[in-house]
Amino acid sequence: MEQTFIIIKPEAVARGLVGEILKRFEQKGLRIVRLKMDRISEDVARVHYGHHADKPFFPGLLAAITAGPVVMAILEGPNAIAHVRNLIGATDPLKAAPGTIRGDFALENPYNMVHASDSPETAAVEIERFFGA
Ligand code: FUP
Repeated sequence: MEQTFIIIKPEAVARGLVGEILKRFEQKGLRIVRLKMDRISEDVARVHYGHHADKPFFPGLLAAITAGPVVMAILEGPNAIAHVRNLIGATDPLKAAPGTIRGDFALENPYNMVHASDSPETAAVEIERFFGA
């Protein structure tokens, strides 16, 4: 069993896609073990996206993730991290295959609808950051 962490981003919440996105994870067979709606502060966003702090798109990324409420979840299942990354699709919506969440619902960054942990290390850090120990 493995756990991963996802954020349904403000643009997806605003468009009423929370149910659709959670449905895709659930119908794959992943179990929702924690779920909450919240806002991400600018301070937390700076830490969460710290690996992009020197990129030109960083200010726009911060603005997008703090623009409104998000829905965060911990999902569990065998190889949950890789399965969720497959379901969300490539980072760039233009490269995300149709059938994936980003491929079906997003046009361009930074509005790619969903964040998901990309390794066991980041999953552990992000679960702790947003849900506590
Ligand atoms: P991912 O793990 O797929 O979310 O990808 P990254 O951690 O590389 O990117 C984090 C976020 O930065 C993306 F969700 C969208 C944004 N981004 C841009 O806006 N422009 C880029 O060129 C790359 C990423």
